[in-house]
Amino acid sequence: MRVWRNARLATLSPRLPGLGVIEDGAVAAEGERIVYVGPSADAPAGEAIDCEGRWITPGLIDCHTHLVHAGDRAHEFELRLEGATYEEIARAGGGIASTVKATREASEAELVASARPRLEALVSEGVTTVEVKSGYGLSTVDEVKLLRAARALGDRASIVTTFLGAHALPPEYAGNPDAYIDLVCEEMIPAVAEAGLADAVDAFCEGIGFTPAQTERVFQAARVRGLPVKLHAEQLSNLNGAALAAQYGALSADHLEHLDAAGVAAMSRAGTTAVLLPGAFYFLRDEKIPPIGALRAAGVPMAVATDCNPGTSPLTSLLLAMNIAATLFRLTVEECLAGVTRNAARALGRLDQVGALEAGKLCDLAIWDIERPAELVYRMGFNPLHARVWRGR
Ligand code: DI6
Ligand code: FE
Repeated sequence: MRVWRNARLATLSPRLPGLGVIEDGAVAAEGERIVYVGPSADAPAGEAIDCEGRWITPGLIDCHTHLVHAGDRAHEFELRLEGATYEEIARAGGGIASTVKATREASEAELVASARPRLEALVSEGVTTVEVKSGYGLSTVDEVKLLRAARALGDRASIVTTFLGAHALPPEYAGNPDAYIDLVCEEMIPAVAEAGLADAVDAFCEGIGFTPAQTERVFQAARVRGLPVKLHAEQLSNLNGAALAAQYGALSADHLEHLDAAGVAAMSRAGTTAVLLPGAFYFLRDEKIPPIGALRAAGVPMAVATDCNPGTSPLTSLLLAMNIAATLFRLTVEECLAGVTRNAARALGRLDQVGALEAGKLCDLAIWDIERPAELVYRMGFNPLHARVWRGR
């Protein structure tokens, strides 16, 4: 038994109000599981770790990333600064297609190696669970390779994988998106399901992605395999993707800049979590803010994630994601912290395991050198992590 004593706990427990604060608290773990959360005075005996009054939060959860990919798009960033548009770059063979090409050329080991520094950046800020999407392979072998690479990162954090074959149209299917969706539904989803490589299925429902009808076919194929769904919805336009996702009981609908009232209501009814991705909003210099007030009023749980990807959000800091969410979306400190813990766990269907300090959950802790939780949201580019505990260690 290990006991972290003399700490101030922000438990984020769904049963407690606000951050679920316990002053002079302790967390005890037997192996990788929490067995006690409460006042230090009542904590069980065991190997004691004196936290010297520091704050403990649940280990942070990045619930939406494209962490595994080859190459980068720094040169495109330079071109954009010189005035080129995203569309011009894409037509010249750049954009998402350039990342697909690089990812297809990389071996599984190379994908793992290139993702590690990005994962370590997250881990250094107390992240203990990371969702990783496929979607830069776009062929059965390359999607499987990417998901296997993602799972290999499970030696440093808990990895949740999402199959995103319907991310973009691969060049060999240009002009024939329905045939590509056939491949996604009839070959790729069965393959990744049988290999046990996907915890959920996602799609990019957008003018430059796939239509609602194509998205629905993907959802049906996921349902046949018993896989939960989520969706990149309403990022650049409103195709009513969030409502479609809610109809399929989606764990989450993500981005949501163009979400309307009907979409909010559908998500609320279905218990679908809204995953906000302020890094992409910032990097694309977007101006349309997601309908935060309406989501809040409807009681839709809100999560915050990095969307770490080379094209629209080369962000590997969940602390900075919270700062952008607060500054540009006006999320409160409480909402930001719930967004990277409890509600991020909801977005992954893992609230029974992670996302709050509660007996029975995994002992994933972030121990911080701060005086008050607001500091985690307020600073930009400063990392006050004292220690990370992942599965009790
Ligand atoms: N939405 C995005 O903004 C990214 N993917 C997605 O579904 C774009 C990814 C890229 O440009 O590489
Ligand atoms: Fe994304």
